[in-house]
Amino acid sequence: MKTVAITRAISNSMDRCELSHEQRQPIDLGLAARQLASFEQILAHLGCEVLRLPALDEHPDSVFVDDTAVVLDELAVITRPGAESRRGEVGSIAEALAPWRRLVWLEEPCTLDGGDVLRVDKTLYVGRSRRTNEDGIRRLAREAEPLGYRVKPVDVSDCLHLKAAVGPVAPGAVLLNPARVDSGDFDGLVTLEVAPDEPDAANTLLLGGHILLPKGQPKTVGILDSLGVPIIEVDLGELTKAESGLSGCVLVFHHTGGG
Ligand code: CIR
Repeated sequence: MKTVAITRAISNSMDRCELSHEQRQPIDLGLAARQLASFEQILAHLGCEVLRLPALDEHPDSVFVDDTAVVLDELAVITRPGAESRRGEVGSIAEALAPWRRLVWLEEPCTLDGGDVLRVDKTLYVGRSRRTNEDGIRRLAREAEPLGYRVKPVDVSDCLHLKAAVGPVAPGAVLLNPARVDSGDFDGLVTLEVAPDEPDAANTLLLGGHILLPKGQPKTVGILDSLGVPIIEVDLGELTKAESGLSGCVLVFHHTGGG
């Protein structure tokens, strides 16, 4: 079985990205590109086959590929992103995913960003956010539930997406920020909390037996040590100026055949 990690080169118009909670700051595109390349090296080192798509310069936020699709084992849902400026990103993601998965497209009035979908085993936790509406959640459920997935809507506050509030840290365990999500929504899972002064630490990935955590969260690293899972701190600091997290920059999925 191979693990594929789709990324995308940074748009040269990233300075015009969408911002909801952050103040606009100049973005050093060279530094952002170097940080993305280091992240891709980490993904490769963890056994992923990294597939980097060419930049879409007319789409400032297109490096954040995770928002454009939800890749399940059986199919890929091509999203209709909540921000209008991002809707033109999905065509090229669909092309990239077509060799690997049957595609299903979300249509108006649905909106859904992949950053609002956290999969844990066969449960899809879906954030109700400014980007993801009830139609989008219902449509995802209509595709996923017959395949054996449970779709659980979760209220999110004070951040862009669900995965800015909660992320996986071990099989059956998540790390969350209790100011952004209610731990009661994650029934049956072990829940750990970020250090109160490290609000963005929960944007994790769990890959190849490692926790990938945004760099610069030392207290949360201390909290996670008890799990005994090796931690890799990832520096995507320049991309956080575009209000991203680490999980936003990659679409990871497994595949058993060709492709
Ligand atoms: C946006 O507002 O859409 C982008 N500036 C940031 C998207 C980040 N997405 C993610 O982490 N899944």
